[in-house]
Amino acid sequence: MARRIERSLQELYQDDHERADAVIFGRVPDSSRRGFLGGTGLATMGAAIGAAIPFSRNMPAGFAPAALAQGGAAKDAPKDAKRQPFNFPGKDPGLSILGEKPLVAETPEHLLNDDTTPLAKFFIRNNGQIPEAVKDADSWKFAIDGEINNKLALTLGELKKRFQPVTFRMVLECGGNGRASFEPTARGNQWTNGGVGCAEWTGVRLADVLRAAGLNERAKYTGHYGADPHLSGDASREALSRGMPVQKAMEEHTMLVWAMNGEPLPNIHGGPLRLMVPGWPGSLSHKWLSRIWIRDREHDGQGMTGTSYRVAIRPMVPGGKADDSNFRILESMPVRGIITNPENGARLPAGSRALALRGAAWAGDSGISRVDVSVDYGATWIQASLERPRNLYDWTRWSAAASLPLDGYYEAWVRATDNEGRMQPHVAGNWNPQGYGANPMHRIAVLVG
Ligand SMILES: Nc1nc2c(c(=O)[nH]1)N[C@H]1C(S)=C(S)[C@@H](COP(=O)(O)O)O[C@H]1N2
Ligand SMILES: [Mo]
Repeated sequence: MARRIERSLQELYQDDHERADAVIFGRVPDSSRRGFLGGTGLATMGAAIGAAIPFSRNMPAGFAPAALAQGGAAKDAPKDAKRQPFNFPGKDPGLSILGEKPLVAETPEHLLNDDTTPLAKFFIRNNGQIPEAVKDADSWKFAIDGEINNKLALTLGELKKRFQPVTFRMVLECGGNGRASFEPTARGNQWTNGGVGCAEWTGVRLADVLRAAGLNERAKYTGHYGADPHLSGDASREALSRGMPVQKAMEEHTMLVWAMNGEPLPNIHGGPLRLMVPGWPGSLSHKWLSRIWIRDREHDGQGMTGTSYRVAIRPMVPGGKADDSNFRILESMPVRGIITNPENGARLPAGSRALALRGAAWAGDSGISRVDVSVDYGATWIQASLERPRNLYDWTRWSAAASLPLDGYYEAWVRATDNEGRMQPHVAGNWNPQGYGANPMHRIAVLVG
C-alpha cells in the first residue's frame, strides 16, 4: 500500500510539483498556518516516505520533501535519463548527462566528496563540437593580438619555457550551475549543483604573458577564441567567444593552463591549452585556446550579448519577458554549499543517533566565512567546522555532526555564508530567462531504520 502511494507521489512530483504539494498538504495554506503540517497531510507524507518524520512540526507548509522532489535532468529529460550510466573514456559512469549534442554532464553532489576532484569526476560542458585530440601538445599555437604593443605568437612549448609555472587548486563552476531550481524552468542545461569541480591547475599567470605583450592604454577587455567547431559545423561561427575586463585578466590566479591534477590537460577539458578564470562563470575559461583578442571595448562574441551570462538588475517577473537594458554581465559567482556525504537518500541502521555530514562550499571571488547545517527543517542550526582552503579560489571543505532523536525520515540542509555575509537563500531568487545565479540551500534525505 505504502509502496503504491510512494510510486505515484514520486511520479506526481516529477510531473507537477505544485499539484504534488497540493495532494500532500492540501491547498497552499495562508501564512498563519506556516510551519504547521496538518494531520492528513502528515499521514500521507509519512506513508509516501515509509517512515515517521520526527521533526514534522517544523516543516514549512507547502514543502516538497527532498526524498520525493526531483530536479535537474528529470525535469526535462525522459524519466530514466538520469539513471543511464555515463559512457565516456576516462569518466565516472555516475556523472549525469544533461545533453549529448553538445556533450554536457554534471557531477552528482556525492561524487564531489574528494578534496581535489579527480579527472574522472570532473564535469563537462561544451557549447560546440569536441575537437580531435592533439598528438604533439607542445606544438599547439596560441596568439595574442589587438590593443598590445608586441604581437605575441607562441607555441605551448615556448610558453612553458618563457614564463614561471604556478599551480593552484581552484574551483571551476559553470555560470548556469543551480539552474534546475528556478521556477518556472529557465532556458538551458538543467544543472542541479554539479556544474562544478575543484582541481589543481598548472600553467602560467595570464598577467605575465599580457605584460610581455604590453597592453596599451586602450586595452579594456579580452575576447577568447578556441579550436572547437560550431555545433552546426559552420566555420564562420564560433561555438563560444566570451571575454573579461583586463583587470580580471591581470589577477594573480587567472591562468593559461596545460595540466590538471598533475596530468597533461585532457582533450575533453580543453587540452593542450585553456584559460582558467576562477570565481567567474566557467564559460570564461576557454578550452582549446588559440587566440586572445585584446579589445578597446566590451567583447561582443558568442555568449556576450542579450541575456547570455547576464542577470537582472531589478527583479523581473519570473517567466516574464526580459528587457535587455535591465541586465548586467554575471561576474563573480554566488555562494554555494553542498553536502557531499552522505548521498541523498542514504539509509542508516535503526537506532543510529548521529549523522556525520561532509561537504564543500565556495563563493566566486569571495571566500567562505561559515557553513551551517540543520536536520530539523531550519529550526536550529549547527555550525560546521571548516578546513582552511589552500589558496584563494580553492573551495572550503566542511564537516559537521548532528544528533537524531528517533528513527525516521530526516533532511539535512546546508547553508553557506561568504566573506561579505551573504547566505544562500531557501529558494532560487532573481529569476532570469537563461537561469543564472540560482544558489538555494542544498538538502538531502536521510532515512534512519
Ligand atoms: N572552447 C570552448 N571553451 C569552453 C566551452 C566551450 O564550449 N568551448 N565551454 C565553457 C563553459 S560554458 C564551461 S562551464 C567550461 C567547462 O569546462 P569543462 O568542460 O572542462 O568542465 O568550459 C568553458 N570553455
Ligand atoms: Mo558553463
